[in-house]
Order: sequence, then structure tokens, then C-alpha cells
Amino acid sequence: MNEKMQEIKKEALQMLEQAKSLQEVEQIRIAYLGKKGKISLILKDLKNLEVEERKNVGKIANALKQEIEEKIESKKEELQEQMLEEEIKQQSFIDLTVPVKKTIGSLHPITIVQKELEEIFASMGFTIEDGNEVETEYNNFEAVNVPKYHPARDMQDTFWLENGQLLKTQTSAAQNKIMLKYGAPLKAIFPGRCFRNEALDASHENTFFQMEGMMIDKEVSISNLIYFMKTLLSEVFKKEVDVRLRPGYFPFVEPGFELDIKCIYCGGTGCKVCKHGGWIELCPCGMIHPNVLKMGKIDPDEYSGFAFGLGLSRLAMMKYGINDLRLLNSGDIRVLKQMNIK
Ligand code: FA5
Repeated sequence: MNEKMQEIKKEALQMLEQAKSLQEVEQIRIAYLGKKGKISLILKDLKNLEVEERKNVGKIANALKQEIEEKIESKKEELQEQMLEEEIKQQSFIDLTVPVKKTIGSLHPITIVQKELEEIFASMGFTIEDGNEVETEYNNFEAVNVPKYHPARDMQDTFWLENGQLLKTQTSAAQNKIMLKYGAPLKAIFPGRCFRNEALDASHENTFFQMEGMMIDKEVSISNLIYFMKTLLSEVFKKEVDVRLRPGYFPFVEPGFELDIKCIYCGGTGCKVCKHGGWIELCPCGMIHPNVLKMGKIDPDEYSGFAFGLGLSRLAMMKYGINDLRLLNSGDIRVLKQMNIK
């Protein structure tokens, strides 16, 4: 019996050594440890042996069972590792000779316009900054000269969090942090998603994108603002764009303006897009209010600056001739296809 078990052991270990797959290992387990497996049968027959022999054979058979079980487990682990390595090898193999697949998908029109603007501003020495989407009331309102109970708060109703923070209504919410971070002089743009609780229509969404810009230095004037905006918009629309300023009120600028561009569709003669006025309202802007500079720890007697808040969503709308802003957030692939954006 002892010899028979030694033979079974040798045979089972050899088979396990040579096994190449988990299925083979399972077959071996059944052959030796399954209900009718060789080792199981020896254990079953123990009851027919003499007491002394039963003790002896039982001890050896149980040890053999345990050894084979352990070998099976370690063989399984070894094979699983090999399979994983093989899979990783196959996945990380890049065949450079495979022809390029036709590109599927495209960047969103707002992303395209944002990237374009970032490049233009970066070439004019502006840094590109990030803002938060969840903001403090202080940054969104107070730090830009809109204290509690100021009527201007009514123009930008938003979504409030239980902890008293809010979804930012304007990229201006990052002005204070950027001033504190860099001090003066500074030239920065900061694009971002904004949120407002408002009635939706073709040009108003509850979630939209703006791009804010600030330039602070000694003797910065409205002429600088006009120059930068004109250069920028001419680049975006790939043609010379005329701009004009009208007075506009925002508590964080003084004086404040609405910047219009001469209608790029009709050249100013009047059409549906410009509502026959010849001009399109594009971007509020102005000279940064001394209070805002002070809150940013910049001395308004020494420095001045301009700021603007471009509606990126509306700019994308204009650039791609989209007549309803809501289409941009709709996730409708047919919209992108119609715009032929690659
Ligand atoms: C502001 O948000 C000011 N923070 C802009 C500013 C910055 C002024 C710096 C002066 C100096 P306003 O609420 O007008 O201003 O919004 C700016 C632009 O964001 C609008 O011209 C428009 O293009 C866009 N916008 C505003 N509300 C919406 C909306 N609900 N849906 C889509 N675009 C919007």
C-alpha cells in the first residue's frame, strides 16, 4: 500500500508539473481527489483495513491528500499569473504598422473655442488659471464688491449647497484668489463652467461657460482693453472685427461696459442674428473697481487694470452659427455632425 501511494504521489506531481491550463489542473484534481479519485478511494477503503494498518495508511494517505491539494493550489496560482502576464503583454503591444483608424468623435465646440482663446491669450503673455466650480459666497460675491443684500445679487441667482457654499455664477469668482496669488502686475485668463438658476431660452442655460480675463499693471487703461479684445475677436472669427463699448453696470468694475462686435454675418447692415441692429452684444468688461483691487491686496493708487467676462458658450454659438444655446449641452451627436467639426 505504501508503495502504491508513493507511485500515486509521483504520478500526480508529475502530471501537475506538466499541466498547461487550469482545465488540465481541474482534471487532475478530479482524478486524484474527486469522489472516485485515486486518493479518495484509498481513504474510503480504510474501513476495511486492520486497526494498525488503518492508522498507518490513513496517516500517509491524508498527508498525501494535503500535499496534492497544496500543489494544485500553487499550480493554479502559477497558471493564473502566467495568463495575466500574457494578457498584459498582448495589450501593451503596439503595432506601429497598423493603419490609423478614422478618428471617431471630436472636441466639443466650446472646448475648441476655449482652446483657441487660450492659445491667443498665451501668445500675448497671459497665464491660464483654474477656478473652482463650487465656491464660497465670499469669492463669488463679496470679494468682487457685491456685499450681502446688494441688489446686483438678484441678477445671478444660483444653486446653494447645504454648507453655505454655492455653484459659481461667474468666472469673476476667481479674481480675488488670483490677485492674492500673483499680486501685481498680472495678466491672466480663467475659463470655467458657471451655473445660474434662471429661465432657460435659446441664449440662457443653467450651466454655461465663461472666460474671464484680467490685466493689472501701472497705467493700464481702457485702450488696452479695446486692443486686446479686438485682437482676440479678429483671431477667433478669422477676420477684422469692429468693436464698440456701451456703458454697462457691474459692481466690480468702474467704469463698466458692454462690449459689442459689429455683426459678423451682415457686416453691420442689419440681419436676423443682430436683430437688425448691426451690433452683437458679446462681453461685459471694465476697469477693475478699486475696492476689488484692495481686497486682492493690490494698491489702487499704484495699479489699475481691466477685466472682462466673455460668454464662451455664446461665442461658440456665434462661431458655429448655432441658433439655440441649449443644443450645446444636449449631447446630441447630430449637432456636432451638422457643424462639421473635426
Ligand atoms: C458677468 O458674469 C460678469 N462677471 C462679467 C464681467 C467680468 C464683467 C469682468 C466685468 C468685468 P454677465 O452676467 O453679463 O456678467 O455674464 C457674462 C456673459 O456670460 C454674458 O455676456 C453671456 O455671454 C454669458 N452668460 C450669462 N448668463 C448666461 C446664461 N444663463 N447662459 C449662457 N450664457 C450666459
